[in-house]
Amino acid sequence: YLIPILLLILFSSCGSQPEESLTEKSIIPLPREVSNGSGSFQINQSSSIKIEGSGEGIDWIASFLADEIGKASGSTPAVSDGGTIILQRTSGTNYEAYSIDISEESIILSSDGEPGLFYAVQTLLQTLPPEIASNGQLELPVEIPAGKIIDEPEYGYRGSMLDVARHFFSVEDVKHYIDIMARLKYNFFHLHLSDDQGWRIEIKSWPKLTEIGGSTEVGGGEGGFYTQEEYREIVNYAAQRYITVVPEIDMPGHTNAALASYAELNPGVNLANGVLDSLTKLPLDYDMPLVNPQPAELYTGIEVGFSTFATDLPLTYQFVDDVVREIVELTPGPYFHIGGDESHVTEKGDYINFVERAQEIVAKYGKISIGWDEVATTTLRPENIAQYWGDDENALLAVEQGNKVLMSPAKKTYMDMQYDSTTYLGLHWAAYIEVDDAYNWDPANYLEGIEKENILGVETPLWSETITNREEIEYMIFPRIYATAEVAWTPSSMRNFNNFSERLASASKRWDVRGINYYKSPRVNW
Ligand code: TNX
Repeated sequence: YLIPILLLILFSSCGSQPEESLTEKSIIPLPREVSNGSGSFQINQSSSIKIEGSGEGIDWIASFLADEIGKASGSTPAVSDGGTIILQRTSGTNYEAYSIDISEESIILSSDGEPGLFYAVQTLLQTLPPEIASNGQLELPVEIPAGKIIDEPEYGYRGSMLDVARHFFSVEDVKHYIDIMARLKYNFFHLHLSDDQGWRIEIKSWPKLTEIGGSTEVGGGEGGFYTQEEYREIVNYAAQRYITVVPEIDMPGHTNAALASYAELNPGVNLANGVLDSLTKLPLDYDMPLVNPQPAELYTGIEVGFSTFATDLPLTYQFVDDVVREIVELTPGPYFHIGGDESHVTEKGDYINFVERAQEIVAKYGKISIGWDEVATTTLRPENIAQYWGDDENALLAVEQGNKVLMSPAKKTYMDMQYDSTTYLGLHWAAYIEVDDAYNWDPANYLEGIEKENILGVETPLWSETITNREEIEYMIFPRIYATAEVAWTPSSMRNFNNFSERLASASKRWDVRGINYYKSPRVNW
């Protein structure tokens, strides 16, 4: 009986059975269905990739996969007709859904759309050892356990926002942020491009916006801005990863940087209330034109709600028109975000008038407006979106008008909120948000009267009043950006924090390889 035992030892040491089955792999966001097959597929030095279906996008996805493996292992798979890692574009219209079929002979990544193929690649990469995230430390061959994955997202809009206005971040840092989003199958990147403390995108018809308004940031640093060329580069980088940029120009409040750049956007001084009326005999109701407007001063603090455009100035709307037009020309996606939050010093009627006109301008240039939930107090155009961040009534107002809501509850999704009272960065006006708080909520069950069909999707913002560099960005978003990715992608009936936290611990091995500065939450067994 020694012979069979010897044979068994011999075969099991051949390495054809990987340690973990496919269902034991830690994939985030959790796919809908994972099942095990028998045996495993080996990626080795001679593996190559085959494309079935055509399109520039598929070629790019194939080279993306090849480069990830190549960078990690030193051996870049070729793209060839004989390849056994197969990217297969099928003919339906479910563009984000995908499947992965792993057998001993092949891996077939299949989808009706390029986004689905890209997501399939992201999932596949998560089944590889953590060294897939390294430069050259992945040892080939690697075994991928056989089985099948079938997956599709719960919400069509899965977003994250980066505030580049309070502190400015370089194009390289923004690309790093996009890379993180892409691995988690996010598909909308909201760029908060203007605020009281900074104007961050070149507008050729109003050059002082960046010259003056872009010249500083919170704390008085030198700020910065993206040229139109750089903005295009960001848009393209995101688009290649199936992420659509949503540019935001926040107005009519949060506009101090613009008001500091152009005196003529400020309301003038009414001389009838000043010196002149004591010198002249004008009738009391004389409508004296406002004269001698003064620019606002640059602002580097973190208060909100003190600035407003002059909503009755014709020039204000010329300005909005020029800004929207120039940004729309650079932005292929369907949305333009007009802000609209915390306009505490704009009269209510003026606010309504302004927001409605801004929406018209956005529509004139062919885009759909998104605004923070306050915009629902105005008449929304059909299709326009209210981004819920904390006012339940505003969300209901949007739905009553027949409009959809984008869910960003500050208590769950604001990544600038501290994890707990000891977090060295961040604010806590909405809540302390631990990783399980960010995970344990259901968008379709969060607000009374707001059902799944009223929800466009989920977005997790990073405001940057206290965030100054890449390491600090990482600390605030890892691991919460993983939690929200799963909230947006995986049906809530399938979600469970204990299970998620085990997968997070496993994902953190890749973060270690990448040198990510993440928050080691005590609620996860790392
Ligand atoms: C509220 S949320 C804001 C931002 C701040 C953020 C800080 C929203 C629409 N406005 O201006 O940066 O809180 O957490």
